[in-house]
Amino acid sequence: MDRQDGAMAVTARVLIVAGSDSSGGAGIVRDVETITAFGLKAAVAVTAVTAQSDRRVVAVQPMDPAMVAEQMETALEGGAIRAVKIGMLANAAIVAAVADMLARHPHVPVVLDPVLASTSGKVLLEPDGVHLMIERLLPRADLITPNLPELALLTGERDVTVAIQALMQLRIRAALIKGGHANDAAPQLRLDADRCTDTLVRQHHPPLSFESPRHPGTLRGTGCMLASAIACGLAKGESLEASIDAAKRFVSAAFLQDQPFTGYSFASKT
Ligand code: PXL
Repeated sequence: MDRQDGAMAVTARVLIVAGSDSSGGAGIVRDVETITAFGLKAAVAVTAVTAQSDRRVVAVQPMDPAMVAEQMETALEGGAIRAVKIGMLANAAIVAAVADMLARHPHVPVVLDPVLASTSGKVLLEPDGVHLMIERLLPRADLITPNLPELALLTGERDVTVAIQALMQLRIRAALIKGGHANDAAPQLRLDADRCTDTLVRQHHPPLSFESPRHPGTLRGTGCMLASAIACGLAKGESLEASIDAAKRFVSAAFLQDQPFTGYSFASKT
């Protein structure tokens, strides 16, 4: 219960609109862990169930779009949702359901992680879903968080500078271009092999760089964690820059600990 008297209880929540990953390495499990670590509560609209290990995706079962809409509607009707984090959407019908629901709640901040494929290469959003996401969700999101392969897929451009220009023409408000794949996808961005630079691009603002140490190895679900952590900052009323900064430090800490959530709290702002 949110309040002792049980009446009109409203605890600030972040609504996760995403898929589950049976391994717990990505998706909703990562989102809930992150939101909990930031001291907030989660609500959830499940878009798809996936059966997967760290190495392969065995099965994907998208939810009925009407069920996705019902989950969002019931979560949003209580007035507790302070931000929405969107991850895997699976197909165009689910994209449409999510966009319709968000159109009824125009003021809630939205962070969109454009999940297009798993690390192992399995498609997690069908191609017509990608087109609809570009048309309906990219302009609605307060921030999108593509990595370099996703930036290339969304814009059809391989050159990062050209792709960023193309992205701005899609009427996005802000994008955090994650440089973690820079070695593979854009060697020209590999300014410093020890640092990982993410770049915030916005309409009518100069680009802003966010640096963090480049960690050896990979940790699945870092995209989910980063977007959820940024959504937590926005839910608390913090600026986009402060939210990104705190989120990046959170993901770095997760890399260093590798079991980031055991007895670990990131609830306070430093
Ligand atoms: O990390 C992207 C991602 C998001 N959501 C779900 C996933 C994955 C990658 O596998 O399975 C459900």
